[in-house]
Amino acid sequence: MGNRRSDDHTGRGDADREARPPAPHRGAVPRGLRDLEWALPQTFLGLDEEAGAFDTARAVILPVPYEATTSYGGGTRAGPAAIIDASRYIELYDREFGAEVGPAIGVHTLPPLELTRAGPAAAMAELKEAHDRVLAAAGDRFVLMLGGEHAVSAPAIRSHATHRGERVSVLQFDAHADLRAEYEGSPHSHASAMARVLDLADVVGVGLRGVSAEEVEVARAHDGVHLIWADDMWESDAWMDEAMERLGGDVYITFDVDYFDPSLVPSTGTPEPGGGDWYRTLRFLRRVFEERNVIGADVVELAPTPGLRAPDFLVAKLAYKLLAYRFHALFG
Ligand SMILES: [Mn+2]
Repeated sequence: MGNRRSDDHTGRGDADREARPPAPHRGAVPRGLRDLEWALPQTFLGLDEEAGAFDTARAVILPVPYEATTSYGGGTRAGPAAIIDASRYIELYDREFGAEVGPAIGVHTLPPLELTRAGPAAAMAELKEAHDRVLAAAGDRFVLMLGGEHAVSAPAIRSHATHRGERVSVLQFDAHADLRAEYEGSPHSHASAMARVLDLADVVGVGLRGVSAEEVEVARAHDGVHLIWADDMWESDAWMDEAMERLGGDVYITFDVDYFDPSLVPSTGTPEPGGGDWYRTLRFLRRVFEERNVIGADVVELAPTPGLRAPDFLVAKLAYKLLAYRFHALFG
């Protein structure tokens, strides 16, 4: 694939986006119409049918636009679509690896998964079943789930644990511990996502800065929970070693984007000050992928702000980086 995005980053408005050059492949378009200027497909990275074919893809994107228990700012239902839309404007060329990693990996984008509105318990049971089937169908492919509120992570983690028949090690990027037994009357709240997996998973949380007394107690009482506070990450990078020591061999990454400082990602339900920055976070992520077997991941809690593109773009690029790091071995 050529440098098809070179004209996409001039800071022009929406109206001018229509003027982009067509992508080289237009598999879904009738042969006689392929030279017309079609917009990139609404797939992760805008990959066409060839680069996004399930059969040859090494990675699968699972959008889950679920939002039911949001307690403050809402809008995470629109998260997956905003991430996918923004991802179409990311340069495919990744300078860190010197390659267009997306087409080289092959990334298949599933349609958004709709869950029942019959309440959080039913929706989470439905997601667990659906995720089981996605994992079975995916085989060796790496599944990256896009939320939605953080509640969706619990069924996905439970699905990975039952799929493997053993406990998993969860690396949680988050401002919050999400260890409440229940919240606002629901044990399936976004604020209880990690409490719902402790029987099947150990959790290392990084970037934490907004927790309740109850959650501090839960963390203290569980050997399998280790929390790293955002203010301890500020002065040095010693926290990276601390987190690595606590992680098992097979790691699931759940990435709540409120981990980031709200100056970078204000578009989230509960934007806590004092969060992570871009490059240190990438450096740590690369190390995790190089030193551990990452079995799956999710990116959750983006609540897009109309007209504010930077947070959507950052989160899309984060998702792309997760895939690049997962398949770093392909790029020497
Ligand atoms: Mn959070």
